[in-house]
Amino acid sequence: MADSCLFCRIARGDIPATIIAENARCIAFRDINAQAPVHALVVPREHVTSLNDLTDGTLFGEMALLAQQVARDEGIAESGWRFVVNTNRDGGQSVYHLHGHILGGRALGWPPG
Ligand code: DGP
Repeated sequence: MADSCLFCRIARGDIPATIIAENARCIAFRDINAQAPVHALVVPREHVTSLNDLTDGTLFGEMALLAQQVARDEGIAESGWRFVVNTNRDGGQSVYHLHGHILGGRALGWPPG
């Protein structure tokens, strides 16, 4: 899986991305199809297919802490932002490597479509 998975390849540096933050277990990079003035993805370095497959809760904690850092660095922590994990078909997941979307920089609608 890791050989062919897009986000594994980005995490390894095989495919370029605009990386804006990283820690030991995760990286954050700008989404190629931005839906808001700030739109980045937080991705674990290890392959986890979706949130359904997560077994290590500390990994999600590391993702959340990196998202928090990105929100601060991007200047949206106080105005507000969203951390979204699309999961499987009805959740709108298109890349099957766990990732959280950081969205902010404008007022975000609710409920989502
Ligand atoms: P999702 O639909 O939740 O699985 O989100 C996948 C996101 O990944 C989508 O917003 C677009 C983004 N994306 C897909 N391919 C690439 C890529 O090659 N580079 C970057 N930076 N983002 C990508």
